[in-house]
Order: sequence, then structure tokens, then C-alpha cells
Amino acid sequence: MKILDSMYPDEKIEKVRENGFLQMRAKEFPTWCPGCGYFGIHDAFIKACVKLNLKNEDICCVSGIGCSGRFPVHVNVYGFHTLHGRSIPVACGVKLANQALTVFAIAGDGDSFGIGAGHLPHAARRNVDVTFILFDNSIYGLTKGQSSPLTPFAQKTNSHKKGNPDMPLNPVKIMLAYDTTFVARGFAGDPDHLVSMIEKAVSHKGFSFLHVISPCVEFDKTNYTWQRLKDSFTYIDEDNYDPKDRIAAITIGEKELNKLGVIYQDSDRPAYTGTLMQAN
Ligand SMILES: Cc1ncc(C[n+]2csc(CCOP(=O)(O)OP(=O)(O)O)c2C)c(N)n1
Ligand code: SF4
Ligand SMILES: [Mg+2]
Repeated sequence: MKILDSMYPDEKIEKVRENGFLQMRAKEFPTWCPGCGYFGIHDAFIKACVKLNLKNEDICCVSGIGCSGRFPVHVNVYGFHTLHGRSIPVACGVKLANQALTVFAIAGDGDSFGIGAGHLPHAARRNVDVTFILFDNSIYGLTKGQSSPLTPFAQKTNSHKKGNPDMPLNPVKIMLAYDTTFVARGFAGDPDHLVSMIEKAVSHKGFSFLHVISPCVEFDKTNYTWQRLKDSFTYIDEDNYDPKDRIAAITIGEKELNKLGVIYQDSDRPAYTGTLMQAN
């Protein structure tokens, strides 16, 4: 794949080029608002791919619709900007058609837990070897700040001026209930930790779910703000935590909403390609 020249106004561009990061960036600077958490995910994604020694042509990013849906446009890898809510089934189809690809399903909180929510249990139960990154800003960003299925109760939004009347879903608890074989959480404001979460999610053979908390600076001034989030997280102590322990994982899913790290991993269940071949 041709390495594109960059238009980035980056003084350290030569350093970035040396690191190998530049060739993973697309030519155009992302169109996200200044301060959007998605820049942190973009940065971590590129670093993780380089650390994993993935080449541009080894990777395919499939997205739905939303500010998050722009992601494949901003990375220099194969990409598919699909319909709203359809990143998961399309990503699974891409993986099954070409098992040599490392496939990412990119989806916003509205995209994946609203219109696309019906696809999640099936990708999880089949254990298709796809890494699903949830870009969770707890709001509909692209359509200008309506409540999403992850918006907290009573938060004022552009669709609920007096406060959201609906209870939010808990994405980690839901994905654990679907027996997802890899469940982790990261924060857009800690790209170094996020790099390691993406590396681990990609290295897992099966369906990986990575919940990334990411501020929408334009439409959420109260909940996921940088100010409120910056000191709110704690990290799973890898030396004293067994990610195979389902009860411990469910406890984190239920009670520790600001805990970052690998929450659950079942490495024994075969990925779908293997199961499919055995079934035939
Ligand atoms: C079938 C369909 N319904 C509704 C829309 C309008 N729409 C576009 S993006 C979006 C929500 C985006 O929110 P989210 O998935 O959280 O992504 P974000 O913009 O926050 O990254 C909606 C409702 C659409 N494009 N297609
Ligand atoms: S509207 Fe929100 S999610 Fe979309 S680019 Fe701007 S800050 Fe990011
Ligand atoms: Mg959103």
C-alpha cells in the first residue's frame, strides 16, 4: 500500500515518520472537534498497530455512522464506512471472507447499543475474531447531542432538555452476559494504557470488546468531561487479578464503572473460524 505524504502540522513529523506511525495516518487531518477524545483513540490505535508489527494492508477498519464512523477515513488501512449500526456484522463478514486480515469494528455508543444492538450477541456467541472498539462518549455526537442508550439518567441533552428520562445501559455488563471472550476498558485520555488494551484485544483469538470512554467536548458539558474524568480512573492490578474469574469480572462490570484494564478473558473457546471448520 502506498505511503501517503502527510499534511499534518506536526513539528516533530520526522520523529513520527521514523517511528513508523506516519504511514498509518491518513493524508487528511481528522475532522473531529479540537479536544475530542477520538484523537486519543486514533493515536493509540496507530501506536498499537505499529507495535503489533501490522502492515497497512494487514488491517481493515469497519465503522458505522457517527463522528466515530469517520475513523476508517483517518487511518491509512483498508476501511468500510457502513450504515448506522452495521459495523459488527460487516466486520464479521470481512473476517470470514479474509481470515488473514486483522479486523476492527468501530462503533459509537448510539451505533452499537442503539440501532446496532441486535448484532452484538451473535458476534459474541460465534466468537468471530474481530476487535470491537466502542467509542463511548455517551451521546449522539454527529447528530448534535441527543441522548444515547448510554447517556446517564437525568442528564440534560439536546433531545431531553429537562433531563434524560431513560436509564443507561451498562455495556461491560451486557457484553459479559453475552459470554464475550475478551472484555476490557480504556480511556481516551490515557493513550499509553489504551495502546496496551488494543494490543491485548487484537492478540486475543476470538471476539474482543474494548470499551473506550471518550469525551465529546461539544455536546456533553457535564458527564464525560476531561475535567471530571481525568482523576476518576483506577487500574486493574494485573498481578493480583485473574481475568478468567467470571464473578470478579461481573463485579467490576456491575460496580466499578471507572476501572480500566482487562476485565475478562476466556482463551479456551475456539474462534468462529475454527468452530465453523469443525462443524463442517
Ligand atoms: C438508519 C439511521 N438512523 C439514524 C441515523 C442518524 N444518525 C447518524 S449518526 C447517529 C448517532 C451517532 O451517535 P453515536 O453512534 O454515539 O456516534 P458518535 O457520533 O457519538 O461518535 C444517528 C442517530 C442514520 N444515519 N441512519
Ligand atoms: S461532536 Fe463530539 S464526538 Fe463529534 S467530533 Fe465533536 S467532540 Fe468529537
Ligand atoms: Mg456517541
